[in-house]
Amino acid sequence: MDFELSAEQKEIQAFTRDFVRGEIEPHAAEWDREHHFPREVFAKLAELGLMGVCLPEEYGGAGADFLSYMLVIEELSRGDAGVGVTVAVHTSAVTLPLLRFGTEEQRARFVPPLARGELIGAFALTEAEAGSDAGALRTSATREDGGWRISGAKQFISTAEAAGTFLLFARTDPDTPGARGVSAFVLDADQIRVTGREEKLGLNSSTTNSIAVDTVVEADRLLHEEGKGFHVAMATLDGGRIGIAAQAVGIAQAAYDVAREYAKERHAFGQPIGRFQAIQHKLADMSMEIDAARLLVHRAAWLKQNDLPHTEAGAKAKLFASEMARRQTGEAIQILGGYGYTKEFPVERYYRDAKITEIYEGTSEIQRLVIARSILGLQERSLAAG
Ligand code: COS
Repeated sequence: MDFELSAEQKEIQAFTRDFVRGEIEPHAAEWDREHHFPREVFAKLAELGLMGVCLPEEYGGAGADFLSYMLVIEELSRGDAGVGVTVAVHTSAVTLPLLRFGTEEQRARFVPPLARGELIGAFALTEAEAGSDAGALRTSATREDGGWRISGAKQFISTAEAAGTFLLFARTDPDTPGARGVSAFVLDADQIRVTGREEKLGLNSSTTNSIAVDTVVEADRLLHEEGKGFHVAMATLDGGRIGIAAQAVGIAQAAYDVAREYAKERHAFGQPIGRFQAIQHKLADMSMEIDAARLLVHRAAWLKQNDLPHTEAGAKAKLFASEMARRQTGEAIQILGGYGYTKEFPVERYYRDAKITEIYEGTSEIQRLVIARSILGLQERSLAAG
């Protein structure tokens, strides 16, 4: 057991933090206000190797471990959670599954441009009527001209309007309802039509799109085995959820940083409010819960990078960190009082941004279900079977 980060992990953390202080934090409020997707930042992150930090060097990545990547997501999200989620989806939900499930030819073709950050990735699973029940998806893939005709529509797709590569899930077997008839495909941006952009509560520097698809792709766009797409999706989300947990830790840390400084400076009744036990207890709880969430993230990341089972640990990290971030960003507003509710301080943005971490890549309810199945040994029992 070793709780110390390695020299390389500390270095990656420190230079990401420096980059965030210089290039992200000063603009985050404006990007939020203007709903600006900061394309320019992703080009800089690509130059630093942070669009493929945990990808092997031979595939264009920086060759660091998964925990280093979690440190990057935490630091990015501390500055701007929208930037954090764009990098998290790009890496966890697109680049890594292409590396893991692709043939050698698919890896060589699709992974390097993503790992180098020349293209951004989007993960297209969710549909209007298939959210938590992802196996109910209706986008179809039927055999045509030696390849596949893919038709349908997807909703709540992060970064679709800026993405170059899509990992998209479609039903290849119309006679098999639920998860078993689903396959995974790799599509290019010109095979996708972006049909809308959501207006959201927060995370305004990221884009969330609806898309439509009606295209014929070559047979070599099928990822992994036909009918095994749900495995790809679930295994992808097992890793992705650790990244969302790291994002939540980053948001909560940012809120805590502001609240602690405020408590030292703001005076009431003749002394700094940090001298009052009511405020001290809030800060103590924040600090403790952020620590606990971060430890859950690091444990899940360690399991993943050692190829050990991490479904349950990732779900626990995501569930605890996201609920903690929502709760503690609310407490940060409470410490700042009326100022916390205004745009003069960033804590109201952290509060709005934190909420989504309880929803995407599996709601808190789904995380509890995943944990319960794991601890009760019920993983194989399909919900659809009742
Ligand atoms: N890793 C690999 N395979 C997995 C898996 C995992 N973690 N979890 C399930 N599977 C496999 C199962 O083994 C099963 O395979 P077989 O058909 O070969 O037996 C298949 O996937 C279907 O699993 P299951 O029957 O458990 O599917 P359910 O329809 O009951 O759904 C939940 C399971 C609810 C857990 C799943 O639909 C889910 O995670 N939903 C949330 C989706 C989500 O997070 N959406 C966010 C999108 S990104 S913003």
